[in-house]
Amino acid sequence: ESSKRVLISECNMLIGKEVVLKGWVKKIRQLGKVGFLLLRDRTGLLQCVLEQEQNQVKIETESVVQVTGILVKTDKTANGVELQVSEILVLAEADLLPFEINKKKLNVGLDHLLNHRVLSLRHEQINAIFTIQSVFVKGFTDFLMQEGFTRIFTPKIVSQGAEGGANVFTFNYFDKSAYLAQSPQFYKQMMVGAGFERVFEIAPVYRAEEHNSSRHLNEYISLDVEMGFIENVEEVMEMEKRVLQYVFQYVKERCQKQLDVLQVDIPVLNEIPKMTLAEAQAILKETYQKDSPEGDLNTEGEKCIGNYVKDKYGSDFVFITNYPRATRPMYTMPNKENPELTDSFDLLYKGSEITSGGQRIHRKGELIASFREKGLNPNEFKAYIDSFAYAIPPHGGFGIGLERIIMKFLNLGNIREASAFPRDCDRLIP
Ligand code: ATP
Ligand code: AMO
Repeated sequence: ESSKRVLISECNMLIGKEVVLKGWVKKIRQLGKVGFLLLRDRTGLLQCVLEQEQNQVKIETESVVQVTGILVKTDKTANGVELQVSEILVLAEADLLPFEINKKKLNVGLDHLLNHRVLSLRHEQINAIFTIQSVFVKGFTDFLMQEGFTRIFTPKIVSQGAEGGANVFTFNYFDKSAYLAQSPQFYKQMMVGAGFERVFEIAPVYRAEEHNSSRHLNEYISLDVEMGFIENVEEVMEMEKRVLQYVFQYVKERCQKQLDVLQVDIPVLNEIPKMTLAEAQAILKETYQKDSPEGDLNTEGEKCIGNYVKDKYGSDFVFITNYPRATRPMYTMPNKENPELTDSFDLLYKGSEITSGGQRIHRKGELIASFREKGLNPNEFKAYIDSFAYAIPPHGGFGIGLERIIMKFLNLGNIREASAFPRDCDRLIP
């Protein structure tokens, strides 16, 4: 007799055996003298039948229990098995719950769910989001490593913002002032130059966004890719398309159960249409009578272009290319034919930006000139700029906001739903 814990997913292979199971009490109900306890562990649900002796103690739902008993065959449960309990131990008792977690459809506001995150994450539909996120990141990692990319880890305490703009968090670093990294941009380029050629990073980044929105967080996970020895920015877009194709298929093959729970259908990702920013703006003007801001698309413009490509090409995705220099960061490669433009792109998914990317300036002199043109002092970025003195090949890359893409992938209404513990302007706990 072993008291080793058995998982619920293993139970239908162990009919007739005495086993020990551990998990949470999803539900408990009395039917005359018999009690039915629905046990949940990370692998599924199991009905446990309590005869009279075990049926005396009152157990709150969501308590953690250990149950011992014999597994028997039944046609009354979905997995064809139930446990005849001989002993039940409460390992940790739950308090009275702040809301009912065991309804199929939760009718609870997002704030309340986030305030009680450990509890809300136990719900099947919420759990599914993070199970899928985990597999999504594994697919991303596997594909890139197959393609010769090295996974890197770079500092989040930095001396300069890499993306410009005002949205940096500043803090005291002993006797210096430091920033939380807005992106690993400089460091991923430096690692290409360090000889790795192809690198990726999956790590948190920080943006001091001043307003709450449904698609911005103050801390998010950035999926960053950078590749050397490219001929042009097209190769970078091709790599992003291929990694997304792979990841979508990877998740579809491994997470059908979770996708069903969320009622999400993942279509095959084919070609991704491309249009220049100028073309997109012309479409907005002609088809939607909308003016967009100089050199960018606003939220509404992204939505319209998303609808346009869905109607015209049946695609959820579209690459928008050739942003002007004025609206792209200082490291972006100018376009050869039209130096007012850049070899850069955004990727829109279901009408929302999920990626920025592009080719980078790889020669030191041009980089210094670009910093100056943006009104930035190259001396303040010396460590980054100096690394180009040792020769860095032509290169480019992209960054995907993980919560942003998961939100779109799973049709969630708010980016906070795609973060286990989101940080927004008001929220610092849990
Ligand atoms: P990034 O700024 O990193 O490129 P983004 O998705 O925020 O990512 P932007 O081009 O800055 O892209 O913004 C796109 C749209 O989102 C713009 O219309 C802008 O007004 C709006 N927006 C940007 N930042 C915020 C924010 N913090 N809160 C609300 N809306 C925002
Ligand atoms: P960018 O600043 O456009 O580019 O950011 C890349 C992607 O990150 C996501 N994102 C966010 N997600 C959640 N909350 C936020 N506040 C937020 N801000 C941005 C978006 C966006 O498309 N270094 C470049 C990338 C590159 O060129 O390699 C960069 O950081 O999905």
